[in-house]
Amino acid sequence: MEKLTLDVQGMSCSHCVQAVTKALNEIGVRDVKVDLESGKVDVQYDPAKVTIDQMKEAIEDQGYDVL
Ligand SMILES: [Cu+2]
Repeated sequence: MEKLTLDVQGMSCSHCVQAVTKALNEIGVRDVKVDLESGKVDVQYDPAKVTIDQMKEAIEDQGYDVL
């Protein structure tokens, strides 16, 4: 498992946290930890199964920007 912190912009409430968490879970990312204040999203993922681009895309599909 690899660890990564994504910088996500546009999250403003617990609904946003849910949306991002769910989107990542759906592509097989576990242990998603969202810090709403900073917009930091800590994830653990299997690089053989999911790429960083896929994670970014999943978050962007929910309407948030990934730096
Ligand atoms: Cu929200």
